[in-house]
Amino acid sequence: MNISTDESALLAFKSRMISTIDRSNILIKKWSVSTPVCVWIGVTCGLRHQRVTALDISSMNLGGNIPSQLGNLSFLVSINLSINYFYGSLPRELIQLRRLKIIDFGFNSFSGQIPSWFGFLQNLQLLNLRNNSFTGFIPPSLSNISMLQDLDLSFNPLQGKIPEEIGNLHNLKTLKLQYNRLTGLIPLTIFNISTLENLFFTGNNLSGNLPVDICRGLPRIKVLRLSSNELDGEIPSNLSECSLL
Ligand SMILES: *[C@@H]1O[C@H](CO)[C@@H](O)[C@H](O)[C@H]1NC(C)=O
Ligand SMILES: *[C@@H]1O[C@H](CO)[C@@H](O)[C@H](O)[C@H]1NC(C)=O
Ligand SMILES: *[C@@H]1O[C@H](CO)[C@@H](O)[C@H](O)[C@H]1NC(C)=O
Ligand SMILES: *[C@@H]1O[C@H](CO)[C@@H](O)[C@H](O)[C@H]1NC(C)=O
Ligand SMILES: CC(=O)N[C@H]1CO[C@H](CO)[C@@H](O)[C@@H]1O
Repeated sequence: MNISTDESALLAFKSRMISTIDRSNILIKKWSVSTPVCVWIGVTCGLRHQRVTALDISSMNLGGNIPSQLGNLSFLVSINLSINYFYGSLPRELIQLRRLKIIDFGFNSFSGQIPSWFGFLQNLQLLNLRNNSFTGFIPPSLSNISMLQDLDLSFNPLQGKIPEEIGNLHNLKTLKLQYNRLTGLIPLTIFNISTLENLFFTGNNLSGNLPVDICRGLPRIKVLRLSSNELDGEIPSNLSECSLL
């Protein structure tokens, strides 16, 4: 595999892209074999290997679905497709992108289940799937991504319980699950992720009550959004101990 592999992967992607307004044809036209891949709009290559390391085509009014060939961009570290009209399910071949640290697929129309194979992308630090049409449950395998710092699954019709295993994510700073259809108790393990700064659960059907020692478990918590749920019990009286809140 070499840069030609990356080129054919991106050309396969381009061949499925639809521009929703004329202006964004700029990208589709400029992704052309007459110029080197590394200068294409939205593409960044690494200096050492001259392979594609980042793809950022966010906010370009593009639609289409993701071809399996995208899984051939084996040096990819960061992919940002956010704020577009991409749809369909995510191809399993993306599991090959073991160097990925950043996936931002927010504000698109992706559907299907959240793939459990995300659990194999061990270097992932940020996973943003907000504002899509993902259905089904949150896969417990997400807890395998031990480097994960930022997980945003908000604004999808996800259902079921928040997996207990999410509490194993010991580097998590931001967990956003607001405006889904989640039910059941908030796993107590989540209130023990000491790195957590932002916890957004607004607009679900979560029940149960809050641990009295919430501030001991979440010493760095800055933003805690729990409104529009079915929580009961008391507001912990020592909330003032969360000094950064
Ligand atoms: C990539 O590899 C193929 C097959 O080995 C070769 O034909 C091609 O010339 C290479 N391309 C570059 C840009 O190195
Ligand atoms: C992706 O692109 C959007 C729009 O340009 C930007 O707001 C967002 O921060 C980017 N995501 C990441 C993870 O950098
Ligand atoms: C790229 O990916 C596709 C589909 O996953 C595969 O058929 C193809 O052989 C791969 N390799 C290259 C070098 O393009
Ligand atoms: C998650 O990790 C466990 C234990 O390390 C492993 O057996 C399993 O295959 C992994 N699953 C996924 C989807 O990452
Ligand atoms: C449920 C939800 O928030 N949907 C929003 C997704 O993003 C689009 C574009 O910003 C909004 O129009 C939707 O309201």
